[in-house]
Amino acid sequence: MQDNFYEPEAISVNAGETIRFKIVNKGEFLHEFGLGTSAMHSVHQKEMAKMMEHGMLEPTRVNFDRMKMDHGGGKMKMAHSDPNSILLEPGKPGEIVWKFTKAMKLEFACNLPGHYESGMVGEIKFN
Ligand SMILES: [Cu+2]
Repeated sequence: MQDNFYEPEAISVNAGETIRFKIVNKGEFLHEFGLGTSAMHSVHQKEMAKMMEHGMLEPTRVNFDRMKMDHGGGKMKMAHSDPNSILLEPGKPGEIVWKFTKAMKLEFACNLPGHYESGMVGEIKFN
């Protein structure tokens, strides 16, 4: 991940395939690698915008103290322990293991405010 794009910009998978994504944030800002449909990403973008507003997310880091103080019943927190999404601070590596059960329209995307719109989204192509 870079500011604000992915390298590669698209990946090919086979239905039934399990992939271990090894991701490194080589940018200077906080980024997400999230798997989902474009509809899921747009819902997630609203959550992320709220988390930014509430100081849980900052441009370059996750504010874990603010996360813990969340009075929303941990709902927003849980949105971020989803195994289909990982948030990485600058310089940090991480991974997601995902099984692509069937061919469908999926994207990997960063839902931090403004990033998706500026091109931080990639296509998952089924072979
Ligand atoms: Cu981003």
